Amino acid sequence: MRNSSVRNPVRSSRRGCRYRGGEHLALLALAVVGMELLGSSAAVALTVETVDKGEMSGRSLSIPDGKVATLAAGDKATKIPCDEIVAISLSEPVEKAAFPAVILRNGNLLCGTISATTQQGLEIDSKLVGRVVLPLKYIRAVLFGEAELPSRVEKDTVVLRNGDSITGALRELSATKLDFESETELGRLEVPLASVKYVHLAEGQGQFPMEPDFLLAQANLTDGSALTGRLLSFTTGPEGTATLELLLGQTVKIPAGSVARITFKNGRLVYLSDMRPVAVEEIPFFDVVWHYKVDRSVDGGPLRLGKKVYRKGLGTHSYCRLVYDLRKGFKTFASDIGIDEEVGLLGHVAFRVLGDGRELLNVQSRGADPPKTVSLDVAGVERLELITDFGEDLDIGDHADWADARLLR
Ligand SMILES: [Ca+2]
Repeated sequence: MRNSSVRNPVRSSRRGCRYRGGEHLALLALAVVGMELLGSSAAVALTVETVDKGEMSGRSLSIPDGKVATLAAGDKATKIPCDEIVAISLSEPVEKAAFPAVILRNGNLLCGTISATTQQGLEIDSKLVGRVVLPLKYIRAVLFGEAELPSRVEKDTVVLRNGDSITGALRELSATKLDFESETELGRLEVPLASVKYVHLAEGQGQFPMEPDFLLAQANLTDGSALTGRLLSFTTGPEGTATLELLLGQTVKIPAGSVARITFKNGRLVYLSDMRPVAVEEIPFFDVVWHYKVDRSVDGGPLRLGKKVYRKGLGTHSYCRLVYDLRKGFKTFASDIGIDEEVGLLGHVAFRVLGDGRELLNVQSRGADPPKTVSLDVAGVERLELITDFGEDLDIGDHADWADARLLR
């Protein structure tokens, strides 16, 4: 069942420059052009995507109190409340993280080397944010190389670079080895980290608060790390810093130059892919269940409808029913819907939306159709159901995307 595993974006990245003698002149010429481009484009260093006004560009931005952003463009300054902001983009998003990397149970990711395991948890030294202590119960996995993880494991599992795996209980991780209580007659083992591909921890009692009562910010960093918490302040520029109080309590200071993007999760716009459904029903047409994916197509690729690639959304397969608890006073549900480009012209589904059991949408869609944009009134609705129904042609190619599926307050 190839889609039962979570595809991880983690892959090693090598930075650095290589020079060869003959290229020096060309590089010099490029550098001059580059400087000219910098001179003209310095005024547009970042973009801010807002709920109603779309994208705004600026030269610098500051959020001294974590609540209201001031965007400077030319000699003009615009104030934008942070709960009206969807995303602040400062550089190209990073798809590939550096190893080692720790994946938390809320999808957060921290790249850095392991220092030690203490009473408080795993100490990670990040080049960008310094030392961070992560309680073990919130850690899903520690990766030392590219890996595709199964969605969950019953017992702690160590997968070695040679393909072998050991199940049992993780005792301790240090900078060079891990201490593991194996279930087999091998008993307690010391495994050098150099031979480990990843450690996948069994689900414990560590539940992240998904909807805290403050504005939740996520900082995506230039090394591939993604950290969520309360943004206390942020200023761009060479001396700039993002101060983020992590959901797990610790406050970190991140140099502004290491921040690729800041997104706000629970402002006036909330993506359904950032919410946890209260019920999931997935029924196969024959015998293979395709599990829905968050911010990816159902096959694990980017969400693509027509020529557009979407950062947010739900990748589903017929039949899929996702139920969300809306008791937070949302007014509008909006989404682009269609069959993902990954199946070409195949696929035929019915996109259905129910609000408290009442049908708000029932749209047939086939692979050849252009994507549709829907906007539905959900004022007063407490229970929202998104259904990807079989439609025609069995379930062949039914890779149905709810792209940018979002709720507006
Ligand atoms: Ca179908």
